[in-house]
Amino acid sequence: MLGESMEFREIAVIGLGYIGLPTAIMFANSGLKVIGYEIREEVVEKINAGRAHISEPEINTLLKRAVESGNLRATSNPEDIKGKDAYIICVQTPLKSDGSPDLSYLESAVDTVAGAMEKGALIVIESTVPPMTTLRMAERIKRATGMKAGRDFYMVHAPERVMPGRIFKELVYNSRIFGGITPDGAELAEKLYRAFVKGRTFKTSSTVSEVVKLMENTFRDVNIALANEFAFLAHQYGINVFEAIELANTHPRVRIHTPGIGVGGHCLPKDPHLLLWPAREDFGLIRLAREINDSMPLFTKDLLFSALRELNIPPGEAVIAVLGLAYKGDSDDTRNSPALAFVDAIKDDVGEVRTYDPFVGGTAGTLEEALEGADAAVIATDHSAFREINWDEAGKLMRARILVDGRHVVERPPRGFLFKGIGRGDL
Ligand code: SAJ
Repeated sequence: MLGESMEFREIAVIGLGYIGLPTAIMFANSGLKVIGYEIREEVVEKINAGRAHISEPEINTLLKRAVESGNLRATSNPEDIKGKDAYIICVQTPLKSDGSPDLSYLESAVDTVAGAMEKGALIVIESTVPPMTTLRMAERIKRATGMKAGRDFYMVHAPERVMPGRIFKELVYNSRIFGGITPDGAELAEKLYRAFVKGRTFKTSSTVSEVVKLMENTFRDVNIALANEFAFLAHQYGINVFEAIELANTHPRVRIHTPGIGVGGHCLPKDPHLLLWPAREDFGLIRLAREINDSMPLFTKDLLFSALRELNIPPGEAVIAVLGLAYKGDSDDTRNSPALAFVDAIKDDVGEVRTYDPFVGGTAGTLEEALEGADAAVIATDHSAFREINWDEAGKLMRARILVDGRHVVERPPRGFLFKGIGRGDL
């Protein structure tokens, strides 16, 4: 068996993206020697210069400290990661166009580690993966090196749960799960992460850990779909779904989510598919929830077109200002953004689409530019700035005054506007 008194001195983090880089920084600033392996040369150079390629509060300060202490270095040379005590794999696991998982990044990272690791190494996969993938990756290493997980090295799945914008706090204080192919692997991983994790830690098997991560995001996706279905019903019953949700959530054991223009990001739209992918059969709820959430941009289009009809504005002549492109408020991330799906859904059926997003940019450089002469404004992202808009002033810029709220940003319909909001069956 492997030595029990393993002390971690030097570790490698494979993949320096929005999870890998903060994780590498946390380990380095906790005193470990960290080599970050990254195939994108330009990212390696930026990191070694103490400049982060991702936007996250505090990251540049913390990165500079890690690099200047000599504890963190980035490289794209696999030779530099040979013989480390631990390898932490944080690479993306996107979906292919047919909806199946693309594990090529993970397989390539595992192959790189297989070529560098020595006996006794701990390998941690942080990536979100289909159930049983960690076991398959251990087999992949055995085929390449003859080394067996549990006997010659440790293999663990340890998913992250951080929310962009709060990554460094959540890396420290969120609870953490370590799923080992063998229990001693989970023990060792827990010991390694205690370098900075202050939250509660739990140990289990690698497959349970993989399923837990996918259940968390699937739970959220299904509950958002339920909230969206409540919004559809609110339109049929002539009520304000947000008033109803607020009242229902006064129940001690009810937590209804928020209806909106859709579910974006690179996690929720993908993870339910990863959860179901190896299953021999499923029962439909999880897939149906995905369909409901993916239908929300079209539902928002229906609200817009019903407003254009009420004002007898031919859609083909209408100028539409879409406010927000990011998948969620105060973020610049547009991955799988429902706002982009909405722009796609209307662009061939209206006269002109203008887009404005304070974090992402857009065809209009300012809100005023987007609204000048527009017939309708559609709020597609819940950026805080959009809650401050003075619609009396904004309305003066517009040709017609239609406001469609896709993210429950506007509480009361502004004076002089034809207002439509998802779930606002009361209007
Ligand atoms: N959304 C709604 N209604 C809601 C909540 C969210 O429509 O009530 C929408 C958002 O606008 C956004 C999408 O869903 O478009 C996803 O939002 P999110 O708040 O879930 O954000 P993510 O995807 O950045 O983060 C999730 C988090 N998972 C959970 O909260 C269970 C985060 O903790 C995970 O670490 C992350 O996925 C991940 O990386 O898996």
